Amino acid sequence: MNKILVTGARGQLGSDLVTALCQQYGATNVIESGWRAPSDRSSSFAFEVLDVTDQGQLQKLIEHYHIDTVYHLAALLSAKGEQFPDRCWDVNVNGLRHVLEAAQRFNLQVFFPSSIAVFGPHTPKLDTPQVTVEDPTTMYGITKATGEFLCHYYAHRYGVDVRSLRLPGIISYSAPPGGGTTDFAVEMFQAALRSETYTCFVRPETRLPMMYISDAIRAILGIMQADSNAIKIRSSYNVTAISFSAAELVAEIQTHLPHFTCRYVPDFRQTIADSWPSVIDDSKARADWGWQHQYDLAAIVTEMLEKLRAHSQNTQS
Ligand code: AKB
Repeated sequence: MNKILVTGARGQLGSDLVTALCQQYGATNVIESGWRAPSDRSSSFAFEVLDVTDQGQLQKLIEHYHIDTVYHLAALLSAKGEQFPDRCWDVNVNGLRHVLEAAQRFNLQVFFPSSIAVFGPHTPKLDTPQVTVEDPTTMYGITKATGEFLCHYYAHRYGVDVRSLRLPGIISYSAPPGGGTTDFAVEMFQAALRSETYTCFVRPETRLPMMYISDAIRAILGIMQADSNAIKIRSSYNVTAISFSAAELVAEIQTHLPHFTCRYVPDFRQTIADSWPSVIDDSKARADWGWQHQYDLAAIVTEMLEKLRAHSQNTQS
């Protein structure tokens, strides 16, 4: 029986993951949590305010609901992490440690999202291998690399069933990203639909690994539902779908909205983007537990425009 706790449930990944989990396991078996109560309380799902840096509060919640699986999404992303490095360490590292401690004590299965941010300037930029140099330059990247070591440690030392993915930039429509470096991709769609010129904070040639939200949700459920013996890597798996530059995304959006324009005003996030790989080798995830992406750039752009249009019509009516 799965009784699931999702931390950071109202974030970019959580919003769609919760919907998918409710469809698969039933809404009464999914407990959403976040650091503050959502403004929209219309949701039929249980929501608990939870500060993951409070170990006691986390354990009480796990006991209260007889949780057996945690999708631990609560985190500060790369750009936010540079503004609030102490909080970033506290939430991203201590929060994870509390989840892993609870996992050891209550025999929980855990999902932990790592990131391409664990890589840095000395990592090969093209076809970045699974095992390679990790020299992150952001607090976020440092916390995610530390998180990977913790996952590996708890899995091998205590037998905790923790599974993790190094996620690329995620393109989503139901919840906006917040505080990430890859956020420009989602912001570009929103500006295009408002017929505004988008001011992009990275240069046109900046190429990063990206993934559509539906692929990301399939990847997360795929690794969590895979046979335990298939999971050979307990730190975190490279996963990716496609890589594109900011200019290529503009051009693809222009095939639907020819009047869309973008100007480029790089800021501190350019340095972060420059330190990350452009193309990731995720052959281990494909071989070990059958990862396959479905959405290429053209499919992402078509669906994003459709979904964002529908979303804004729903919120207006
Ligand atoms: C960010 O930009 O910080 C995240 C990530 C790549 O982990 N989207």
